[in-house]
Amino acid sequence: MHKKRVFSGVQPTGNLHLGNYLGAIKNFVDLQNKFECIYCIVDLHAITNKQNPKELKSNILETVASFIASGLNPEKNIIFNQASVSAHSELAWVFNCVARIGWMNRMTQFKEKAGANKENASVGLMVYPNLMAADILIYKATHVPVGEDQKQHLELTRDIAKKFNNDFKCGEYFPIVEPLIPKEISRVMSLRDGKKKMSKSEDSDQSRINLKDDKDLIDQKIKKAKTDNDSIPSEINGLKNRNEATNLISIYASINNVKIDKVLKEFGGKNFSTFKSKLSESIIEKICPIGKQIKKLMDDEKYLHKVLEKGSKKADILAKHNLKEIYDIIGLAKFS
Ligand code: AQP
Repeated sequence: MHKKRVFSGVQPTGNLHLGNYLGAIKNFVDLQNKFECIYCIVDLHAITNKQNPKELKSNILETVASFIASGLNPEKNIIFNQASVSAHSELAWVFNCVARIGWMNRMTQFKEKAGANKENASVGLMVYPNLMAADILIYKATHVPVGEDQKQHLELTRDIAKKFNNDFKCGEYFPIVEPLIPKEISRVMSLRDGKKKMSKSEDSDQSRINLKDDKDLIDQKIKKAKTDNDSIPSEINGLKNRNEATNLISIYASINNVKIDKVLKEFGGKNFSTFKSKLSESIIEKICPIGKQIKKLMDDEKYLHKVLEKGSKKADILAKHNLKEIYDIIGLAKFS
């Protein structure tokens, strides 16, 4: 039996948005009172795409600030950046040798992110899921809160753990992790296209609500958010094939911690303009205080560095201990 332990990570690739918040960070905050939690700024994942070094440094700090502003307590949880703990990269190499090329070829996120010019994508982007498996398994984490877009990568993590345990006949050395995916909204979609996920790298800023957006901007983005010509249905069936409507209703449910049925009961038969003003209010109430706190924390870089330093030391101790055991299982040893 493995001790229950939560691990998750967020890439420091720019403005965090409502998708990151509702899909992942909100769950991180709820879990901190129930489990031992380790939250990582996965900066090594960020460099699978080209980054500006100065911006990357600032984005790493802003991600820490966003965690704390969203309610994560750095005294209670381990908050650190991936590059500070070298065991992540070392275990990722081991997993490069455990995972099969066929498994990598099936990863849909690689296909989406590499786009048409697959041959020109970095090798890192292709083996990213092995590093993600290493991030989780180096701590023998049992539970991973993520948005639905990461489900396939977590299945791969489970396959890697099973293959390693089996290849090296080491029982259940690595736990078979459980994803924790939010129920009311597992994937927040773009405000401009209900078939695409809300994403930092989408060109149009109108497609997402950033955690640092102010009241007026949030209101304007929600007013302009794409919908259809029908009114809001009273039953879930009425949302069938209505991607944009489903997205806005689900955002409202998630941000207010209520079930979708309840939202439909309240707004069924009404038009979208009435609903949108209530949706804006709810988002503004939740997100604006977080945005203000992020900006305030960014003025105190010393404090943010201290949080990372403290968290990295704690994570490094756990990771080094496990890496020694893993190397021993494989037949490797460190003589330096
Ligand atoms: N639209 C989303 N809906 C629900 N969850 C989401 N997550 C991201 N977008 C959505 C969840 O946020 C966590 C951190 O994600 P990430 O920043 O590490 O990477 P990502 O999934 O690649 O996010 P983006 O915004 O799409 O970044 P870019 O554009 O840089 O690739 C994860 O748990 C993820 O599921």
